[in-house]
Amino acid sequence: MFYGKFIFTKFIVVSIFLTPILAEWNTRDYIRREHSLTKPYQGSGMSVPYWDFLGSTIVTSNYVRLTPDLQSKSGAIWNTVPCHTRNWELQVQFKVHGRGKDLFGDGFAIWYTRDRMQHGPVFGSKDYFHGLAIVLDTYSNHNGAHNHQHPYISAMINNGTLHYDHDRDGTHTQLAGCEAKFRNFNHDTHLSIVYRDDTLIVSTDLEGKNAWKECLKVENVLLPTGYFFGASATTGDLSDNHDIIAIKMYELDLLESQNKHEDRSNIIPSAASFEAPRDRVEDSKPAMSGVKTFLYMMFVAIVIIVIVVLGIMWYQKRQEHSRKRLY
Ligand SMILES: *[C@@H]1O[C@H](CO)[C@@H](O)[C@H](O)[C@H]1NC(C)=O
Ligand SMILES: [Ca+2]
Repeated sequence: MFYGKFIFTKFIVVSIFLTPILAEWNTRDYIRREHSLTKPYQGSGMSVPYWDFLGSTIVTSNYVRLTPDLQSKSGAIWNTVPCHTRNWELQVQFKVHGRGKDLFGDGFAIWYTRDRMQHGPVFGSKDYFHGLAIVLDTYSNHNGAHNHQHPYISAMINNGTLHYDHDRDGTHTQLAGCEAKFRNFNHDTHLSIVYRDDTLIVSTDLEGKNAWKECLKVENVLLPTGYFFGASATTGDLSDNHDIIAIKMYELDLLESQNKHEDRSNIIPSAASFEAPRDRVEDSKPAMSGVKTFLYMMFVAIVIIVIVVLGIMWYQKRQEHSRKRLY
C-alpha cells in the first residue's frame, strides 16, 4: 500500500532528533479526504464525492480516464472544495499508456488554480491561469533541438499574465523541470508535489521501487490559499490513455516560523526565479549538419594518420642513424 512515503522519510529523520514531540508532530500530518480521490470512486449513485468532471473523462472502478487513446480528446477532474491548507503534499498515482511506440501525446497537468472547470488549450485547461501547473508533457512540439528529452515534467507559476507556449513546450515560462520516462509501465507510477514553507518540491516514483526521486525544487514560490486542485489531459493528432488512479492530499504541519493567523488568501501567485530560457540560445547556433560532421571527422583522421606516419619515419631514420654509428 502506498502511503505517505515522503512523510515517512521525514518521520525517520525527525524522530532521531525530536523524539519527545514526535507524537504531536505526526498526528498533525494527515490525509484530507475532501481533497483526495481514492477507490472506490463512486459514492452513492453516479457522482464522485468532492470531484467534478469535464470533457472526455470517464470513471471506472479502477481508474479515472481523462482521455482515451484516441485523437482530439480532452478531459479534466476538479476538486469541489478550495484548499485552505498552508503546507500540503499532493500524491498522484497515474498511468499514461497507449499503442504508440514512438508517437504519442500530448500529456497531462496537475493544477492548483483559482479557476476550476475551465476548458482550454493547456493540456485541456485554461491558459493565462492563476496558480500552479505541474505539466507532464509527453510530446515535444519544438522543431529544433531541446536541451532535454521528452517525456518532461515542469512547473509553472502564473498570475494570469503568462501564456503557455506549446511551440516551446513551455520552456521559457517554466520554473524548473526534469526528464522522466513515465509511459507504458506495468507497475504503479506516482508523482508527489510538496508545497511547504513557500518551497515547491516535485518528486517521482516511476521505477516501482517505492522510493521518491526528486525532480525539481524551487524556493520562494508564493501561492495563496483557497485555490482548487485539478488534473487535465489532452490528445491531438497523437494520443494516449491518461489515467488518474488516486489523488491523496496530506496536510503538512505548520512550521515554527509560520503564523497560523496570517491571511494567505490574497497572495498573487509568484516565483522569485525563473529558469533561464535555455533553448532559445540553442536555436541561434544551429548544430553541425551530417556532411559537415563527416568532413570534420575525416580531417581529424587524416591529421592523426599524417602524424603517425611522420612519427614512424622519424623513428626509422633515427634507428638507421644509431646503427650507422655503432658499426
Ligand atoms: C505577473 O507576472 C509577470 C511575469 O512574471 C510580472 O511581470 C508582473 O509584474 C506580475 N503582475 C502582478 C500583478 O504581480
Ligand atoms: Ca509538448
